[in-house]
Amino acid sequence: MIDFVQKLKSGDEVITAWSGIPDFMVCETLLIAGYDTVTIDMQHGSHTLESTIACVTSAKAFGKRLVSRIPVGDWGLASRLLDVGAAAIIAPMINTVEDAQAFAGAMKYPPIGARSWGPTRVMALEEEQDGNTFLKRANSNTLSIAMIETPQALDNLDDILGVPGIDGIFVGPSDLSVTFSGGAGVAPFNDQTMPVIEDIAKRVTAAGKIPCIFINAHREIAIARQLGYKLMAYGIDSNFVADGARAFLSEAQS
Ligand code: 3PY
Ligand code: MG
Repeated sequence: MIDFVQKLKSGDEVITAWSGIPDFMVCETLLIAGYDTVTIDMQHGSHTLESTIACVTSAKAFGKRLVSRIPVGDWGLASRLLDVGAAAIIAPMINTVEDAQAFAGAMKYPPIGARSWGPTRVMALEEEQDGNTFLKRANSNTLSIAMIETPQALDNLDDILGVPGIDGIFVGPSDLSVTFSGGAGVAPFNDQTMPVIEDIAKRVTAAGKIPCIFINAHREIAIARQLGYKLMAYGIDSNFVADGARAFLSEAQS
């Protein structure tokens, strides 16, 4: 089975499910359904470090690794999540080159960054006993993905792309719509955000980094794919439960 990080590095597309329900059995169900990976959301989802450890550990049984999204500015947690086995970290609201440097610094070992040594759990999950072998591949075996969600971030995009250790850029279309409209409304993929979403895809691809995006509606998949986005988040666990519940209840009542 090809790991999702390798797929993205080879230029292939990956669809990730999105998880806010802090239970490894939900995450496991999404992997069994066929997703290459699941994003464990610690920014807006209800996941904790403990629930993330359980998800990452159960994913190993299916030969899969996971993505985690950290809360804004929580660089220490980014390192910690790598240490317990997350393969990619999405950092929200990266607005400046300093944000990007702090994030990459926590994610990568020297000479790229300043990640502190202590990968006991991830080495166990990878069945690796030699620290030097692990160290040699660690920086290229994990992905640092910076979220662009504000006009300030867009202004600084080229500098953010130039930061060593930033592997990809993740567009948050909902926050983009809120920030670009000055709080007037939330409407991902609207007339104001579409040119921004296009521009980001072009600049990220030209810089040789991975363009990633959150998809809220089915029709947006084809648009994002055509623009060259490679990691697309589509499908939220709580929506699956709610949609299924509504469908079954309505069947029972008809
Ligand atoms: C956004 O669209 O703002 C996101 O953060 C997606 O999760
Ligand atoms: Mg957001």
